[in-house]
Amino acid sequence: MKDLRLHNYWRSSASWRVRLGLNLKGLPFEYVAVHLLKDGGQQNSDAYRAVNPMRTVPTLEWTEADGTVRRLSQSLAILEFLQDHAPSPSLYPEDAYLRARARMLAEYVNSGMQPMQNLSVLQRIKAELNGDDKAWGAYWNTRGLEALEKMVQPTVGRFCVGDSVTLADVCLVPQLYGARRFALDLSPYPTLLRIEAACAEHPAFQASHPDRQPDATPG
Ligand SMILES: N[C@@H](CCC(=O)N[C@@H](CS)C(=O)NCC(=O)O)C(=O)O
Repeated sequence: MKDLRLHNYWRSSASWRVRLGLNLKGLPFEYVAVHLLKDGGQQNSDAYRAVNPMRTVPTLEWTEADGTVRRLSQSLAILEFLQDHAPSPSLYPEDAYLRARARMLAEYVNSGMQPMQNLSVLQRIKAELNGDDKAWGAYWNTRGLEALEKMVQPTVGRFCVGDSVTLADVCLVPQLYGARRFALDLSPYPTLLRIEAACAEHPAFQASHPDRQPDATPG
C-alpha cells in the first residue's frame, strides 16, 4: 500500500473523519481536492463518478506493490481498513462492549445525522420542495446532539469512550464543526464540548482541521 491519495473537501465532515484516521495513524497522503460547490459540484463530474459512483467524498485511493490501484469510499469502511493496516494507535476499544459503544456513537453521527443534512439532501429540500433547508439541517443536528450528550455519559472520560481517542470522537468532532454552520446553540451539550476541547489539543485533530486544508477558503 503506497502513494495514498485522499479525494476530499476541506469542509466535509466525512472527509475530516478520514483525514483524522490518516493523521492519527501517521500515514502520509496526497490531498486531492474535490470542490463540492464549484462547477455544479465536482463530485458530480464524470471524472469523479468514475472514482466514486455515489458522488460523495471521501474516497481513499492507493497503489499496491504490483501497481494495482485500489479505492475505498465510505469513511467508516476506510477507517476500519486503516485500523487493520496500522493497528496502533487503535481507534477501537479492546473491550467488546466499549467497542460497540464507540461504534454506536459513531453511527449516531454517520447514519443518524450527517445523511439528513448532506449537501445534496439540503439542495433538494430547497429546490424541489421549496423547504427551509437550514431549519431542516438544524433539526436533525439538534436531535442527534441531544442523543449524543445523553449517550456518552456512561463511558465518557477525557474522550467519548474513556481516555483514548476512538471512532466516536473521530465522528463527533467534525459533526460539531458542521453543526455550527447551522448556527445552533451548543451550550446544552457541555459534555460534547468538553470532549471537543480535549480533541482540539491533539496534534492529529489540529493537522486535519478543515481550516488548515489546502482548499480551505475564508468565510
Ligand atoms: N457515509 C458517507 C457520507 C459521505 C458524504 O455524504 N459526503 C458528503 C460530504 S460530508 C458529500 O460528499 N456530499 C456531496 C453531496 O451531497 O453532493 C461517508 O461516511 O463517507
